[in-house]
Formats: sequence, structure tokens, C-alpha cells
Amino acid sequence: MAGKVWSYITSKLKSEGALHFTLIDPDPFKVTPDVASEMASLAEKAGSDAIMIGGSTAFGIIDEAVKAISDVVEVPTILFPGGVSGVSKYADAIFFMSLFNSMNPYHIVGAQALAAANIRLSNLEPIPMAYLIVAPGKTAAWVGDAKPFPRDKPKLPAAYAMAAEMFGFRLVYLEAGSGAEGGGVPPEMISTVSQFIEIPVITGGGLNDVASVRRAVGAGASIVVQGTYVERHILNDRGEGLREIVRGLKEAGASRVR
Ligand code: 1GP
Repeated sequence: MAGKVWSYITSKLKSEGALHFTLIDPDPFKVTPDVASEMASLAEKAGSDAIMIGGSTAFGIIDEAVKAISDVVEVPTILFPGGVSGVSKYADAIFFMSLFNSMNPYHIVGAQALAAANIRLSNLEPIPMAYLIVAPGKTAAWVGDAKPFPRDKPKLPAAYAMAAEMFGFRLVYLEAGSGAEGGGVPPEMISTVSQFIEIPVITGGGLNDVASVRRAVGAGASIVVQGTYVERHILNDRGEGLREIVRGLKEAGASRVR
């Protein structure tokens, strides 16, 4: 049964062609709950379509951060857990992720099984998502024991993406790793993967300007995630830069709506 957040995502994708998600990775020193909520509020005002909360290393203040963010935004809050400690009952939904190209079954289904009862007992809406890590992969690859896909081998993630679709996953996430150098997942890889599947492709990692975001959408990504860019700029420019990026993304998305 599709829940509210999934309906929001699919209906917005239908009308706008592409969506922008802001990733906030809370920590007790820099991105405190206050900072996280201010960042989220500015991101929403700049036009971002949802706030993702989490990261590979959860530093124990996830509940406080999610509560603070949910208090100030109307757009959905979606958990992006790096492990069992990334679950909070205060979010609207959770990307129920399987790290398909991990070498360790714990990251493919073990952590998910350990978290499943808590998620079932909460009101969190699980959104099944296959998580594919592309080189360099950064912290996510290290923590998740991944064998990152070489950047010049698009058929490898395409094969995994088709398997994800056949398993019934609703989204495929192509992850270059937070702070990745090189402009994100190569557009040729995004387009090859998109050609082989019907479910939406979401991508992130190293997308730090409007050009790379537009390129990702042009190549076939339905959802673009930005974390580092927002963390670096949004408190200083009050969302001005993000507004430009979202405008560029929506323009690129509009050409896909028919
Ligand atoms: C990381 O894809 C996300 O999981 C976002 O990456 O921090 O580089 O934007 P950035």
C-alpha cells in the first residue's frame, strides 16, 4: 500500500518532471537541531521538495533533529539511515534501503531486519529503495562495505537496477558519495540505468552547482539530492543559491512532462 509521502513524490514527479531533495546530516557540534531546522526551513523556502535526514555516521541526536525539522517544514521529512541508529519515529517516512553492491549481507538485509519491528510499530512510511554506490563512494562505501561501480562501467549498475525493479523496489539511488569529486555520478551512467528501468532514479553525491544538477536530470534522474552544497551555503546566502539550482532543475524537469 502506497502511503502519503510516496503519493506526494509520484504525483509531483508527474506534474514537475524532477524533484529536489535536501539532505541534512545532523551532528552534535556543527549541525545541531537548531541549525538543522534553520537549514531545512530555508531549503523549503528555496523550493526543495523534501528534507532527507541522516547519513553514514549517525551521531545520536537524530530524534531531536527530526523533531526540530518537522516543527518548521511542511514538505515531507524522510529518513536516510546509514544503519539501525538512523531510525526516528518523528519523521514522515523512511527510505528502506538495501545496499545492493555491498559485500556484507548485513548492509543488504541484516540491518533492515533488525530495524523492521521498530518501523512497523511507528507511523513511519517505508519506501523501499535500492542503494547503489558508484566510485568514489566516499564514507558511504567505506561504512557499507561496498564494491563501488567503476565510473566507466554503466552496465553494472544497470543490471543491479533491473534486479531492484524486479524485486519490487520503488526507487533506485545512484550514490557517488557525499562530497564526491568529479561532478557526481557520470551522466552516461544515469542515462544507461534509466533506459533499462521504469522506476524513478534518484542520485546524489558531489552535485554542487546548477550545471551538474541539470545534467543529472537531463540524463534521466527524477530526483536530485544535495547535502554538502546546502550545508556549505544555505545559512550564509539564505537560500539564494539553492533557489537558482531548484529553478534550473525544475526547468530541466519540465521538458520531461508530457
Ligand atoms: C550523500 O548523495 C548524498 O549521500 C549527498 O551528497 O553531500 O555531496 O551533496 P553531497
